[in-house]
Amino acid sequence: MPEKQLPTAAVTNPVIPGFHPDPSVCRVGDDYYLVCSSFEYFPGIPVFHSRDLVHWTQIGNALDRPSQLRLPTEMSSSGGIYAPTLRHHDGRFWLIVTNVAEGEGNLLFTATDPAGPWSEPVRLPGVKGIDPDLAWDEDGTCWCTIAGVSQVRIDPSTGETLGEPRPLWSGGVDAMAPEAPHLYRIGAYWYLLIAEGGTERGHGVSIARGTSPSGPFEPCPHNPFLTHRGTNRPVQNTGHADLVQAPDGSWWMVLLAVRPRGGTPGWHVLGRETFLAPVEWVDGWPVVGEVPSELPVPAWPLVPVPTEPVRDDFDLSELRPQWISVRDRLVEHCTTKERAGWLTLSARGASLDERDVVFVGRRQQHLTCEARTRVDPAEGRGGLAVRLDEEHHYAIEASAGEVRMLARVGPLRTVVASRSVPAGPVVLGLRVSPTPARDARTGPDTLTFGVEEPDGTFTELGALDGRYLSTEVAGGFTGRVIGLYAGAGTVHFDWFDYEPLGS
Ligand code: 6LW
Repeated sequence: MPEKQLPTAAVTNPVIPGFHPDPSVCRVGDDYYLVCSSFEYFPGIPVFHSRDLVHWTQIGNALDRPSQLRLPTEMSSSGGIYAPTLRHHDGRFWLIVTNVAEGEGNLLFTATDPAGPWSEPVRLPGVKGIDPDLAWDEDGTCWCTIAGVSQVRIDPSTGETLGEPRPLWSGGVDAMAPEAPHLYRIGAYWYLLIAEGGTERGHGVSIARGTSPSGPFEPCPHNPFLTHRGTNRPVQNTGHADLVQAPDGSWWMVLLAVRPRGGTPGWHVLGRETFLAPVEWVDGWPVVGEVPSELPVPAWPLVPVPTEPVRDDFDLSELRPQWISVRDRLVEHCTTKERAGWLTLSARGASLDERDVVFVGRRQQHLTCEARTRVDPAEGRGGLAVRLDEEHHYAIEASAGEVRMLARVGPLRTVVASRSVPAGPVVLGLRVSPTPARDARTGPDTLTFGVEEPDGTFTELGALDGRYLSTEVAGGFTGRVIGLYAGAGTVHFDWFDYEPLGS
Protein backbone atom coordinates (compact mmCIF):
# COMPACT_ATOMS: atom_id res chain seq x y z
CA MET A 1 0.00 0.00 0.00
CA PRO A 2 1.36 3.49 -0.76
CA GLU A 3 1.95 5.86 2.15
CA LYS A 4 -0.39 8.52 0.82
CA GLN A 5 -3.64 8.98 2.80
CA LEU A 6 -6.60 11.25 2.15
CA PRO A 7 -6.43 14.53 4.13
CA THR A 8 -8.33 14.58 7.44
CA ALA A 9 -11.91 15.74 6.92
CA ALA A 10 -12.72 19.32 7.98
CA VAL A 11 -16.05 20.68 9.21
CA THR A 12 -17.38 21.35 5.75
CA ASN A 13 -20.70 20.83 4.04
CA PRO A 14 -21.67 18.52 2.40
CA VAL A 15 -21.04 16.15 5.30
CA ILE A 16 -21.37 13.19 2.91
CA PRO A 17 -20.18 14.41 -0.49
CA GLY A 18 -20.95 12.79 -3.82
CA PHE A 19 -24.07 10.99 -5.02
CA HIS A 20 -25.73 10.45 -1.62
CA PRO A 21 -29.29 11.82 -1.97
CA ASP A 22 -32.46 11.59 0.10
CA PRO A 23 -30.72 11.21 3.48
CA SER A 24 -32.67 9.75 6.38
CA VAL A 25 -31.17 9.79 9.86
CA CYS A 26 -31.83 8.45 13.33
CA ARG A 27 -29.98 8.55 16.64
CA VAL A 28 -29.58 5.82 19.23
CA GLY A 29 -27.75 7.05 22.34
CA ASP A 30 -24.60 8.77 21.10
CA ASP A 31 -24.66 7.10 17.70
CA TYR A 32 -26.21 8.48 14.55
CA TYR A 33 -27.06 6.35 11.52
CA LEU A 34 -27.93 7.60 8.05
CA VAL A 35 -29.06 6.00 4.77
CA CYS A 36 -29.36 7.27 1.19
CA SER A 37 -30.97 6.28 -2.13
CA SER A 38 -28.93 4.08 -4.49
CA PHE A 39 -31.06 3.64 -7.69
CA GLU A 40 -29.60 1.10 -10.15
CA TYR A 41 -26.53 0.22 -8.09
CA PHE A 42 -25.83 -2.95 -6.14
CA PRO A 43 -25.35 -3.33 -3.22
CA GLY A 44 -28.03 -0.79 -2.36
CA ILE A 45 -28.72 1.80 0.36
CA PRO A 46 -25.38 2.90 1.82
CA VAL A 47 -25.47 2.98 5.64
CA PHE A 48 -23.34 5.54 7.50
CA HIS A 49 -22.42 5.98 11.17
CA SER A 50 -21.36 9.11 13.02
CA ARG A 51 -20.76 10.19 16.62
CA ASP A 52 -20.88 13.94 15.91
CA LEU A 53 -23.23 14.43 12.90
CA VAL A 54 -20.29 15.92 10.98
CA HIS A 55 -17.96 12.98 10.31
CA TRP A 56 -19.57 9.95 8.74
CA THR A 57 -18.16 6.58 7.87
CA GLN A 58 -19.85 4.02 5.65
CA ILE A 59 -20.45 0.84 7.66
CA GLY A 60 -22.19 -1.15 4.97
CA ASN A 61 -25.01 -1.32 2.46
CA ALA A 62 -28.38 -2.44 3.76
CA LEU A 63 -29.38 -4.38 0.66
CA ASP A 64 -26.48 -6.65 -0.17
CA ARG A 65 -28.17 -9.84 -1.37
CA PRO A 66 -30.15 -10.48 -4.57
CA SER A 67 -33.08 -11.68 -2.43
CA GLN A 68 -33.36 -8.15 -1.02
CA LEU A 69 -32.59 -6.15 -4.14
CA ARG A 70 -33.89 -7.03 -7.60
CA LEU A 71 -32.78 -4.57 -10.28
CA PRO A 72 -33.86 -6.06 -13.63
CA THR A 73 -32.07 -5.18 -16.87
CA GLU A 74 -35.28 -3.78 -18.38
CA MET A 75 -34.96 -0.97 -15.83
CA SER A 76 -32.94 2.02 -16.99
CA SER A 77 -30.56 4.14 -14.97
CA SER A 78 -32.18 6.14 -12.10
CA GLY A 79 -34.72 3.33 -11.58
CA GLY A 80 -34.48 1.02 -8.57
CA ILE A 81 -34.06 2.25 -5.01
CA TYR A 82 -35.65 5.59 -4.08
CA ALA A 83 -35.69 7.48 -0.80
CA PRO A 84 -35.41 5.20 2.25
CA THR A 85 -36.53 6.13 5.77
CA LEU A 86 -34.47 4.82 8.70
CA ARG A 87 -35.94 4.65 12.20
CA HIS A 88 -35.13 2.96 15.52
CA HIS A 89 -38.11 1.57 17.38
CA ASP A 90 -38.63 -1.14 19.95
CA GLY A 91 -34.94 -2.12 20.01
CA ARG A 92 -34.69 -2.56 16.25
CA PHE A 93 -33.75 -0.54 13.18
CA TRP A 94 -36.47 -0.21 10.56
CA LEU A 95 -35.84 0.70 6.96
CA ILE A 96 -38.66 1.35 4.52
CA VAL A 97 -37.99 2.10 0.86
CA THR A 98 -39.43 1.99 -2.65
CA ASN A 99 -37.90 -0.15 -5.37
CA VAL A 100 -39.54 1.42 -8.45
CA ALA A 101 -38.61 -1.60 -10.63
CA GLU A 102 -41.64 -3.41 -12.07
CA GLY A 103 -43.17 -5.82 -9.55
CA GLU A 104 -41.22 -4.54 -6.52
CA GLY A 105 -42.83 -1.52 -4.78
CA ASN A 106 -42.50 -0.63 -1.11
CA LEU A 107 -40.32 -2.86 1.03
CA LEU A 108 -39.56 -2.95 4.75
CA PHE A 109 -36.39 -4.34 6.33
CA THR A 110 -35.24 -4.67 9.95
CA ALA A 111 -31.88 -5.14 11.65
CA THR A 112 -30.50 -5.15 15.16
CA ASP A 113 -27.18 -3.79 13.87
CA PRO A 114 -27.46 -1.17 11.10
CA ALA A 115 -24.17 -2.46 9.65
CA GLY A 116 -26.17 -5.59 8.84
CA PRO A 117 -27.31 -8.15 8.23
CA TRP A 118 -30.69 -6.68 7.28
CA SER A 119 -33.73 -8.94 7.04
CA GLU A 120 -35.41 -10.24 3.96
CA PRO A 121 -37.99 -7.73 2.64
CA VAL A 122 -41.51 -7.47 4.02
CA ARG A 123 -43.59 -6.39 1.03
CA LEU A 124 -46.22 -3.63 1.28
CA PRO A 125 -48.46 -4.19 -1.76
CA GLY A 126 -51.16 -1.91 -0.27
CA VAL A 127 -48.82 1.08 -0.03
CA LYS A 128 -48.73 2.70 -3.48
CA GLY A 129 -46.29 5.53 -4.15
CA ILE A 130 -42.75 6.61 -3.35
CA ASP A 131 -40.93 8.01 -0.33
CA PRO A 132 -42.50 5.93 2.46
CA ASP A 133 -42.06 7.08 6.05
CA LEU A 134 -42.63 5.14 9.27
CA ALA A 135 -43.80 6.55 12.59
CA TRP A 136 -45.29 4.90 15.67
CA ASP A 137 -47.71 6.66 18.00
CA GLU A 138 -48.11 6.14 21.75
CA ASP A 139 -50.55 3.25 21.18
CA GLY A 140 -48.01 1.43 19.03
CA THR A 141 -49.94 2.15 15.83
CA CYS A 142 -47.56 2.32 12.85
CA TRP A 143 -48.28 5.10 10.36
CA CYS A 144 -46.88 4.90 6.84
CA THR A 145 -46.87 8.26 5.06
CA ILE A 146 -45.95 8.58 1.38
CA ALA A 147 -45.38 11.23 -1.29
CA GLY A 148 -48.48 13.06 -2.37
CA VAL A 149 -48.90 13.29 0.66
CA SER A 150 -51.08 10.47 1.98
CA GLN A 151 -51.04 8.04 4.86
CA VAL A 152 -52.15 4.56 5.82
CA ARG A 153 -51.82 2.48 8.98
CA ILE A 154 -49.78 -0.68 8.49
CA ASP A 155 -48.78 -3.79 10.37
CA PRO A 156 -45.01 -3.56 9.91
CA SER A 157 -44.49 -7.22 10.75
CA THR A 158 -46.64 -8.44 7.85
CA GLY A 159 -46.73 -5.42 5.51
CA GLU A 160 -50.53 -5.47 5.62
CA THR A 161 -52.35 -2.14 5.30
CA LEU A 162 -55.03 -1.44 7.90
CA GLY A 163 -57.72 0.72 6.33
CA GLU A 164 -57.64 2.91 3.26
CA PRO A 165 -54.91 5.50 2.47
CA ARG A 166 -56.02 9.06 3.30
CA PRO A 167 -54.75 12.33 1.80
CA LEU A 168 -52.99 14.44 4.46
CA TRP A 169 -51.49 17.73 3.36
CA SER A 170 -49.74 18.63 0.11
CA GLY A 171 -47.76 21.76 0.93
CA GLY A 172 -48.16 25.12 -0.77
CA VAL A 173 -50.91 25.94 -3.26
CA ASP A 174 -49.81 24.74 -6.72
CA ALA A 175 -46.42 23.60 -5.39
CA MET A 176 -45.10 20.70 -7.46
CA ALA A 177 -43.94 17.36 -6.06
CA PRO A 178 -45.03 17.24 -2.41
CA GLU A 179 -42.81 14.34 -1.35
CA ALA A 180 -40.26 13.01 1.12
CA PRO A 181 -42.69 13.10 4.07
CA HIS A 182 -41.45 12.43 7.59
CA LEU A 183 -43.74 12.43 10.62
CA TYR A 184 -42.44 13.17 14.14
CA ARG A 185 -43.83 13.58 17.62
CA ILE A 186 -42.09 16.67 19.06
CA GLY A 187 -43.46 18.07 22.30
CA ALA A 188 -47.22 18.54 22.14
CA TYR A 189 -47.44 18.25 18.35
CA TRP A 190 -47.10 15.83 15.50
CA TYR A 191 -45.05 17.47 12.76
CA LEU A 192 -45.30 16.54 9.10
CA LEU A 193 -42.14 17.56 7.24
CA ILE A 194 -42.20 17.42 3.43
CA ALA A 195 -40.18 18.51 0.40
CA GLU A 196 -41.88 20.51 -2.33
CA GLY A 197 -41.05 22.29 -5.57
CA GLY A 198 -39.26 19.29 -7.15
CA THR A 199 -35.71 18.11 -6.58
CA GLU A 200 -34.23 20.78 -8.89
CA ARG A 201 -33.58 24.52 -8.32
CA GLY A 202 -37.10 25.06 -6.92
CA HIS A 203 -36.61 22.51 -4.12
CA GLY A 204 -37.69 23.44 -0.60
CA VAL A 205 -38.75 22.05 2.77
CA SER A 206 -42.13 22.77 4.36
CA ILE A 207 -43.79 21.67 7.57
CA ALA A 208 -47.22 21.44 9.17
CA ARG A 209 -48.33 20.38 12.65
CA GLY A 210 -51.31 18.91 14.41
CA THR A 211 -52.18 17.11 17.61
CA SER A 212 -52.76 13.73 15.96
CA PRO A 213 -50.43 11.74 13.65
CA SER A 214 -53.25 11.50 11.11
CA GLY A 215 -53.95 15.24 11.04
CA PRO A 216 -55.51 17.64 10.48
CA PHE A 217 -52.32 19.63 9.96
CA GLU A 218 -51.84 23.38 10.20
CA PRO A 219 -49.10 24.64 7.84
CA CYS A 220 -46.19 26.68 9.16
CA PRO A 221 -46.74 30.37 8.31
CA HIS A 222 -43.21 30.60 6.88
CA ASN A 223 -43.33 27.72 4.37
CA PRO A 224 -41.16 26.74 2.66
CA PHE A 225 -39.09 27.33 5.79
CA LEU A 226 -35.97 26.23 3.90
CA THR A 227 -35.27 26.90 0.24
CA HIS A 228 -32.37 28.31 -1.77
CA ARG A 229 -34.52 28.90 -4.87
CA GLY A 230 -33.76 32.13 -6.67
CA THR A 231 -30.58 32.80 -4.69
CA ASN A 232 -26.98 33.01 -5.85
CA ARG A 233 -25.83 30.75 -3.00
CA PRO A 234 -23.21 28.13 -3.90
CA VAL A 235 -25.41 25.39 -2.46
CA GLN A 236 -28.64 24.83 -4.44
CA ASN A 237 -31.65 22.46 -4.70
CA THR A 238 -31.97 22.25 -0.88
CA GLY A 239 -34.72 19.82 0.09
CA HIS A 240 -35.64 16.25 1.04
CA ALA A 241 -34.78 16.65 4.71
CA ASP A 242 -34.95 14.62 7.92
CA LEU A 243 -34.78 15.95 11.51
CA VAL A 244 -32.72 14.60 14.38
CA GLN A 245 -32.16 15.76 17.95
CA ALA A 246 -28.69 15.62 19.49
CA PRO A 247 -28.18 14.36 23.07
CA ASP A 248 -27.75 17.99 24.24
CA GLY A 249 -31.27 18.81 23.06
CA SER A 250 -30.24 20.76 19.93
CA TRP A 251 -31.99 20.01 16.65
CA TRP A 252 -30.39 19.31 13.28
CA MET A 253 -31.51 18.55 9.79
CA VAL A 254 -29.91 16.40 7.12
CA LEU A 255 -30.98 17.23 3.59
CA LEU A 256 -29.94 16.91 -0.01
CA ALA A 257 -28.46 19.76 -2.01
CA VAL A 258 -26.14 20.23 -4.98
CA ARG A 259 -23.14 22.33 -5.93
CA PRO A 260 -23.60 23.68 -9.45
CA ARG A 261 -20.41 24.96 -11.10
CA GLY A 262 -19.38 26.73 -14.30
CA GLY A 263 -21.26 29.43 -16.26
CA THR A 264 -24.98 29.59 -16.80
CA PRO A 265 -27.16 27.62 -16.04
CA GLY A 266 -24.63 25.82 -13.80
CA TRP A 267 -23.96 22.11 -13.85
CA HIS A 268 -23.73 19.79 -10.85
CA VAL A 269 -21.63 16.74 -11.50
CA LEU A 270 -21.46 14.89 -8.18
CA GLY A 271 -25.17 14.19 -7.91
CA ARG A 272 -27.27 15.25 -4.95
CA GLU A 273 -25.18 15.28 -1.77
CA THR A 274 -25.97 15.04 1.96
CA PHE A 275 -25.74 18.33 3.86
CA LEU A 276 -26.26 19.19 7.53
CA ALA A 277 -27.93 22.29 8.97
CA PRO A 278 -28.67 23.45 12.53
CA VAL A 279 -32.36 23.97 13.35
CA GLU A 280 -33.80 26.48 15.84
CA TRP A 281 -37.40 26.33 17.06
CA VAL A 282 -39.30 29.63 17.22
CA ASP A 283 -42.95 29.63 18.35
CA GLY A 284 -43.08 25.90 17.77
CA TRP A 285 -41.81 26.08 14.18
CA PRO A 286 -38.37 25.11 12.87
CA VAL A 287 -36.10 27.82 11.50
CA VAL A 288 -33.11 27.01 9.28
CA GLY A 289 -30.96 29.77 7.82
CA GLU A 290 -28.80 29.39 4.74
CA VAL A 291 -27.30 25.92 4.37
CA PRO A 292 -23.65 26.89 4.43
CA SER A 293 -20.61 25.37 2.73
CA GLU A 294 -18.78 25.73 6.06
CA LEU A 295 -20.66 24.40 9.07
CA PRO A 296 -20.60 26.10 12.45
CA VAL A 297 -18.75 23.71 14.75
CA PRO A 298 -21.28 21.91 16.97
CA ALA A 299 -21.12 22.34 20.74
CA TRP A 300 -19.65 18.87 21.32
CA PRO A 301 -16.21 17.38 20.63
CA LEU A 302 -15.80 16.31 17.03
CA VAL A 303 -15.08 12.65 16.40
CA PRO A 304 -13.19 12.37 13.10
CA VAL A 305 -13.37 9.06 11.29
CA PRO A 306 -10.41 7.20 9.77
CA THR A 307 -9.55 8.55 6.34
CA GLU A 308 -10.00 6.30 3.35
CA PRO A 309 -6.76 5.02 1.83
CA VAL A 310 -6.02 6.30 -1.68
CA ARG A 311 -5.26 2.83 -2.97
CA ASP A 312 -7.41 -0.25 -3.05
CA ASP A 313 -5.01 -3.11 -3.68
CA PHE A 314 -7.77 -5.70 -4.02
CA ASP A 315 -6.12 -7.78 -1.30
CA LEU A 316 -9.38 -8.52 0.55
CA SER A 317 -11.76 -11.31 -0.36
CA GLU A 318 -14.71 -8.87 -0.39
CA LEU A 319 -14.80 -5.39 -1.88
CA ARG A 320 -15.12 -2.50 0.59
CA PRO A 321 -18.69 -1.10 0.94
CA GLN A 322 -17.87 1.97 -1.18
CA TRP A 323 -17.71 -0.22 -4.30
CA ILE A 324 -20.98 -0.36 -6.23
CA SER A 325 -21.85 -2.30 -9.37
CA VAL A 326 -24.50 -1.76 -12.00
CA ARG A 327 -27.54 -3.93 -11.03
CA ASP A 328 -25.84 -6.96 -9.51
CA ARG A 329 -22.49 -8.39 -8.55
CA LEU A 330 -22.27 -11.97 -9.61
CA VAL A 331 -19.09 -13.78 -8.63
CA GLU A 332 -18.66 -15.07 -12.20
CA HIS A 333 -18.36 -11.45 -13.36
CA CYS A 334 -16.57 -9.76 -10.46
CA THR A 335 -14.15 -11.39 -8.03
CA THR A 336 -10.92 -10.85 -6.12
CA LYS A 337 -10.50 -14.60 -5.72
CA GLU A 338 -9.51 -15.61 -9.25
CA ARG A 339 -6.09 -13.94 -9.24
CA ALA A 340 -4.78 -13.14 -5.76
CA GLY A 341 -4.45 -9.39 -5.15
CA TRP A 342 -6.26 -8.48 -8.37
CA LEU A 343 -9.86 -7.63 -9.19
CA THR A 344 -11.05 -9.77 -12.09
CA LEU A 345 -13.98 -8.59 -14.19
CA SER A 346 -15.54 -10.79 -16.89
CA ALA A 347 -17.63 -9.02 -19.51
CA ARG A 348 -21.37 -9.44 -20.07
CA GLY A 349 -22.65 -6.29 -21.85
CA ALA A 350 -20.11 -5.28 -24.51
CA SER A 351 -19.84 -1.65 -23.41
CA LEU A 352 -20.82 0.97 -20.86
CA ASP A 353 -23.87 1.63 -23.10
CA GLU A 354 -25.40 -1.63 -21.95
CA ARG A 355 -27.71 -1.94 -18.97
CA ASP A 356 -25.95 -5.16 -17.97
CA VAL A 357 -22.40 -3.82 -18.22
CA VAL A 358 -19.91 -5.30 -15.76
CA PHE A 359 -18.86 -2.06 -14.06
CA VAL A 360 -17.76 -1.60 -10.45
CA GLY A 361 -16.94 1.84 -9.15
CA ARG A 362 -17.08 4.36 -6.35
CA ARG A 363 -18.91 7.67 -6.22
CA GLN A 364 -16.89 10.71 -7.30
CA GLN A 365 -16.94 12.67 -4.05
CA HIS A 366 -14.62 15.59 -4.77
CA LEU A 367 -14.77 18.36 -7.35
CA THR A 368 -11.05 17.91 -8.05
CA CYS A 369 -9.60 14.42 -7.99
CA GLU A 370 -7.52 11.80 -9.76
CA ALA A 371 -8.11 8.12 -10.38
CA ARG A 372 -5.66 5.54 -11.70
CA THR A 373 -5.61 1.84 -12.25
CA ARG A 374 -3.14 -0.81 -13.42
CA VAL A 375 -4.98 -3.06 -15.82
CA ASP A 376 -3.99 -6.30 -17.45
CA PRO A 377 -6.42 -6.71 -20.35
CA ALA A 378 -5.08 -10.22 -21.02
CA GLU A 379 -7.14 -11.38 -24.04
CA GLY A 380 -10.00 -9.01 -23.18
CA ARG A 381 -10.81 -5.31 -23.20
CA GLY A 382 -11.60 -3.05 -20.26
CA GLY A 383 -10.53 -0.01 -18.32
CA LEU A 384 -11.36 3.06 -16.27
CA ALA A 385 -14.64 4.97 -16.68
CA VAL A 386 -16.63 7.88 -15.35
CA ARG A 387 -20.25 6.81 -15.49
CA LEU A 388 -23.27 9.07 -15.10
CA ASP A 389 -25.61 6.55 -16.71
CA GLU A 390 -25.64 4.16 -19.69
CA GLU A 391 -25.98 7.09 -22.11
CA HIS A 392 -23.42 9.43 -20.55
CA HIS A 393 -19.91 8.20 -19.80
CA TYR A 394 -16.26 8.75 -20.65
CA ALA A 395 -13.69 5.97 -20.48
CA ILE A 396 -10.16 4.88 -21.24
CA GLU A 397 -9.74 1.21 -22.04
CA ALA A 398 -6.95 -1.19 -22.86
CA SER A 399 -6.86 -4.23 -25.10
CA ALA A 400 -3.74 -6.16 -26.14
CA GLY A 401 -1.30 -3.51 -27.45
CA GLU A 402 -3.78 -0.61 -27.65
CA VAL A 403 -5.35 2.05 -25.45
CA ARG A 404 -8.44 4.04 -26.53
CA MET A 405 -10.30 6.95 -24.99
CA LEU A 406 -14.08 6.75 -25.54
CA ALA A 407 -17.01 9.05 -24.95
CA ARG A 408 -20.75 8.66 -25.12
CA VAL A 409 -23.06 11.65 -24.76
CA GLY A 410 -26.71 10.88 -25.45
CA PRO A 411 -26.95 9.29 -28.91
CA LEU A 412 -23.37 10.26 -29.87
CA ARG A 413 -20.53 7.80 -29.42
CA THR A 414 -16.94 8.45 -30.35
CA VAL A 415 -13.39 7.19 -30.02
CA VAL A 416 -11.65 10.37 -28.85
CA ALA A 417 -8.09 9.08 -29.29
CA SER A 418 -6.06 5.89 -29.38
CA ARG A 419 -2.44 4.81 -29.24
CA SER A 420 -0.44 1.64 -29.15
CA VAL A 421 1.19 0.42 -25.95
CA PRO A 422 3.42 -2.56 -25.18
CA ALA A 423 1.40 -5.72 -24.49
CA GLY A 424 0.81 -6.53 -20.81
CA PRO A 425 -0.37 -4.42 -17.87
CA VAL A 426 -0.75 -0.67 -18.39
CA VAL A 427 -1.55 2.19 -15.99
CA LEU A 428 -4.57 4.28 -17.04
CA GLY A 429 -5.33 7.62 -15.43
CA LEU A 430 -8.00 10.30 -15.10
CA ARG A 431 -7.78 13.82 -13.73
CA VAL A 432 -10.90 15.88 -12.90
CA SER A 433 -10.27 19.59 -12.44
CA PRO A 434 -12.36 22.77 -12.46
CA THR A 435 -12.44 24.53 -15.83
CA PRO A 436 -10.89 28.02 -15.66
CA ALA A 437 -13.58 30.68 -16.13
CA ARG A 438 -13.83 31.75 -19.78
CA ASP A 439 -17.27 33.19 -20.37
CA ALA A 440 -20.89 32.59 -19.41
CA ARG A 441 -20.69 29.15 -21.04
CA THR A 442 -17.71 27.79 -19.12
CA GLY A 443 -18.28 24.14 -18.19
CA PRO A 444 -18.07 22.89 -14.60
CA ASP A 445 -14.91 20.82 -14.97
CA THR A 446 -12.54 19.10 -17.38
CA LEU A 447 -11.87 15.37 -17.46
CA THR A 448 -8.44 14.42 -18.78
CA PHE A 449 -7.61 10.81 -19.58
CA GLY A 450 -4.19 9.35 -20.28
CA VAL A 451 -1.61 6.63 -19.88
CA GLU A 452 1.23 6.46 -17.38
CA GLU A 453 4.58 5.78 -19.04
CA PRO A 454 7.05 3.30 -17.46
CA ASP A 455 9.01 6.30 -16.04
CA GLY A 456 5.85 7.52 -14.23
CA THR A 457 5.09 10.47 -16.53
CA PHE A 458 1.49 10.94 -17.67
CA THR A 459 0.73 11.12 -21.39
CA GLU A 460 -2.61 12.74 -22.09
CA LEU A 461 -4.90 11.10 -24.65
CA GLY A 462 -7.69 13.64 -24.51
CA ALA A 463 -9.67 16.07 -22.35
CA LEU A 464 -13.44 16.64 -22.39
CA ASP A 465 -15.86 19.13 -20.87
CA GLY A 466 -17.50 17.61 -17.79
CA ARG A 467 -20.90 19.21 -18.40
CA TYR A 468 -21.94 16.19 -20.47
CA LEU A 469 -21.58 14.05 -17.36
CA SER A 470 -23.76 16.35 -15.23
CA THR A 471 -27.35 15.93 -14.09
CA GLU A 472 -28.40 19.08 -15.95
CA VAL A 473 -27.42 17.37 -19.24
CA ALA A 474 -28.06 13.69 -18.52
CA GLY A 475 -31.17 14.04 -16.33
CA GLY A 476 -32.05 11.56 -13.61
CA PHE A 477 -31.27 11.26 -9.94
CA THR A 478 -27.76 9.82 -9.68
CA GLY A 479 -24.26 11.28 -9.91
CA ARG A 480 -20.87 10.36 -11.28
CA VAL A 481 -19.36 7.01 -10.38
CA ILE A 482 -15.69 6.38 -11.21
CA GLY A 483 -14.72 2.78 -11.72
CA LEU A 484 -13.56 -0.22 -13.65
CA TYR A 485 -15.27 -2.26 -16.31
CA ALA A 486 -14.85 -5.15 -18.70
CA GLY A 487 -16.13 -4.72 -22.27
CA ALA A 488 -14.89 -8.05 -23.62
CA GLY A 489 -13.40 -11.20 -22.15
CA THR A 490 -11.73 -11.28 -18.76
CA VAL A 491 -9.77 -8.27 -17.52
CA HIS A 492 -7.63 -8.02 -14.36
CA PHE A 493 -7.01 -4.91 -12.25
CA ASP A 494 -3.98 -4.84 -9.94
CA TRP A 495 -5.06 -1.75 -7.96
CA PHE A 496 -7.25 1.35 -8.11
CA ASP A 497 -6.35 4.77 -6.71
CA TYR A 498 -8.83 7.55 -5.96
CA GLU A 499 -7.30 10.74 -4.65
CA PRO A 500 -9.05 14.03 -3.84
CA LEU A 501 -6.99 17.07 -4.83
CA GLY A 502 -7.81 20.05 -2.64
CA SER A 503 -11.57 20.46 -3.06
C1 6LW B 1 -37.16 10.90 -4.32
C2 6LW B 1 -37.82 12.18 -4.05
C3 6LW B 1 -36.73 13.07 -4.44
O1 6LW B 1 -37.99 9.81 -4.32
O2 6LW B 1 -36.15 12.56 -5.53
O3 6LW B 1 -35.50 14.92 -3.91
C4 6LW B 1 -36.59 11.23 -5.68
N1 6LW B 1 -36.38 14.06 -3.73
O4 6LW B 1 -38.22 12.37 -2.74
C5 6LW B 1 -35.48 10.33 -6.06
O5 6LW B 1 -34.35 10.56 -5.26
